[in-house]
Amino acid sequence: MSELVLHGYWRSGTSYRARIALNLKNVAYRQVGVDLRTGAQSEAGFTELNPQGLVPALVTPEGVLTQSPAILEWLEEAYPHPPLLPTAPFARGEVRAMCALIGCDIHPLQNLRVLKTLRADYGADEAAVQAWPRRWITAGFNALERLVERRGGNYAFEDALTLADVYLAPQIYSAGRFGLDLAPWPRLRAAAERAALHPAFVQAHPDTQPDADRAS
Ligand SMILES: N[C@@H](CCC(=O)N[C@@H](CS)C(=O)NCC(=O)O)C(=O)O
Repeated sequence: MSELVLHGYWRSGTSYRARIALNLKNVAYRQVGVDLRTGAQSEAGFTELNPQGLVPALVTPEGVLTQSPAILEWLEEAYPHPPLLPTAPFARGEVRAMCALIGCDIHPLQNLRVLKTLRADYGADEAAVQAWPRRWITAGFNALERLVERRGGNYAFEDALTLADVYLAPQIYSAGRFGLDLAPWPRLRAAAERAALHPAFVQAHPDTQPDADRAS
């Protein structure tokens, strides 16, 4: 298979998810930075890849895949080893539920376009704009902490890395960016800290990406 190209942004949580999974699957890929600060995601060069104007987009020999959950599920099916979902159907559902908690019920609410809209169209001041993502991350993490208490082990789900860890690491990173202290969620913090030691997670970290701008 020829090279995959991941169009993403170093600090984007959804791009971070895709990088972790590509690394875990040991799949070669090249990265192209889409600078969300300058609005490159809305320019024609990128919207041809993803008409939604959101990163990531993964260019494959079969075409372009958008939506990080679809990218992760495709990777799981196209590159089954190592597996990132358990074998038993119910356990797979449990992991997917953890992923959806983050991917559907936390991340979309803290997205750049949502925060920009709060500022521009709803008159929210900066304090309110910053409080908004913290409010939704807190609600999601409170629930996820209980799920991990029930089903976690060394990692978010039992004792092997799964897609739940692939979603959790970027969300923990975002929580830090929004100034949240992780003390109320010791199980999430422990699972994320353990996953962070894996080379696939180290190499996917925003700070080490080619387009990283640590001054910003
Ligand atoms: N559901 C999509 C969400 C993608 C998404 O929201 N990407 C963010 C970065 S994490 C983005 O491109 N934001 C640009 C913007 O809000 O203008 C996915 O999981 O891929």
